Amino acid sequence: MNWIFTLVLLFAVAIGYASDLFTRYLRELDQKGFTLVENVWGPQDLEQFRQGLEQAKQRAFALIENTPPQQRIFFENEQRNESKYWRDGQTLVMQAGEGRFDFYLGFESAFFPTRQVNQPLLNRLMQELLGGEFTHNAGVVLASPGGKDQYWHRDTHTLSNRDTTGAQLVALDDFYFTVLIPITVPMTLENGTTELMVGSHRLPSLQFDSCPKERLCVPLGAALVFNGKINHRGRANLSTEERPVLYITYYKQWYNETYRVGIDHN
Ligand SMILES: O=C(O)CCC(=O)C(=O)O
Repeated sequence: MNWIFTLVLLFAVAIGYASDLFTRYLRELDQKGFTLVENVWGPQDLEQFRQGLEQAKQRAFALIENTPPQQRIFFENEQRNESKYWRDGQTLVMQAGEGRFDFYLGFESAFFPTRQVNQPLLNRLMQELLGGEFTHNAGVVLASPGGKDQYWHRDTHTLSNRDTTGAQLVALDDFYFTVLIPITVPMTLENGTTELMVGSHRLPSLQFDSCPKERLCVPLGAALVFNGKINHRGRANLSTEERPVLYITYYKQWYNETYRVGIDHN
């Protein structure tokens, strides 16, 4: 009888722990704008992602080699940014700072062939955050060794015709979350793990000076989840290895993720 009691007790403790963690993720996402979710991917998932990465790299670098780059000029947080991109039909690769590529459109099926992300915790988290009627895209940010600090940016459009401070954006319900997933090497201070302005998902850029900055190390198997409104950047990769991260962006169905400011969509 004793062992049944012990089992029930252990089960209850595990459920309580999981529910405390879930509450912490939601609280951190609300207050700081980001959270670290550990133990979401197992060795099989990581192996599948690595195979996807090889496929995605082949396609992306073939596109870069065979297509002339186009210039991308855009304003965000009242700053002018200049970059480039390569496009072929529905496939789009962007330069995301010096030594950093974003395999942005047309790469999801390399990682999720059925277009389903079978991760119950992430699905539950997104359901809670976005309240249903959401969808996702997946791509890769590849930071080369020697790559430089990225420009600060939010992951969403500012949803204004002229103002680039994000004042209107931050007044809206949350509608977009990014999940960054290291797949070959953990994200470390040395290889440039993402830097985030704490609380900037609730602020226009005029108030960014008040935000502390934070960087989290993300082990393999974990995910860094953040609000797409948060101001952030990848840091320089000072290691000798490339640092790819798979990303999944979850957003409300009314949002047009295929549009990116500064890109000719015609
Ligand atoms: O490379 C990183 O750590 C973050 C990259 C990123 O935020 C982006 O390109 O949107």
